[in-house]
Amino acid sequence: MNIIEGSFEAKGKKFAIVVSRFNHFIVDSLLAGAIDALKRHGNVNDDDITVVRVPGAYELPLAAKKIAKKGEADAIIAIGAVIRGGTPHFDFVAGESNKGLAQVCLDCEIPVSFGVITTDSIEQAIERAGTKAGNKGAEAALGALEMVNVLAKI
Ligand code: INI
Repeated sequence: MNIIEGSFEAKGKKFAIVVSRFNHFIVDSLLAGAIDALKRHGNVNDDDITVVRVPGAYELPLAAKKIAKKGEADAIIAIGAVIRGGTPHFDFVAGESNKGLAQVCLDCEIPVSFGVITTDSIEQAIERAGTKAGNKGAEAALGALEMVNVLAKI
C-alpha cells in the first residue's frame, strides 16, 4: 500500500493571506490565528507571508486569482466573516465568495484555503474567531500547510 499525505512543515514556502476588512473585529482574530499557525506549525518565515486586504468577502476571489496568476505564492489563505443580516444579501456574498475561491483553486492549481466563516449571528462568529469553537483562520492555515506538502508529493 502506498499512502501519500502531507505534514505541516513548510519552511521556505510562500503564503499569501487575502483578508477582507468587513467585520474586522472578527476578521482580525482570524488573521492573527492564521499567521500564528503558519509560523508555529509550519515554521514559515515572516518574510514569506504576504497579507493582502480587500473590502469584503465578495472581493476575495479576484484578489486570490491575481495572486495565483503571479505564481509567487505556494498557497493562498482566504480569510473573511460573513454574518447573516435581515436580507438575502448574506447568501449572495457568502455564495459568490465560496464559489469564486473554489474556482481559483482549481483553475490555477494552487491550494486556496477557505477561512471565510459564514454564521447566523455575531455570537457564532466570535465562537469561531478564537473562543469556544477554535479559530477558523488557524484551521485554514493548517489546511494550506498540509496541501502544499501533499501536492508536492503527488
Ligand atoms: N462582506 C463581508 O465580508 N461580510 C459580510 O457579512 C458582508 N455583509 O453582510 O454585507 C459583506 N458585504 C460586503 C461585500 O463583501 C462587498 O464588499 C460589497 O458588496 C462591495 O462589493
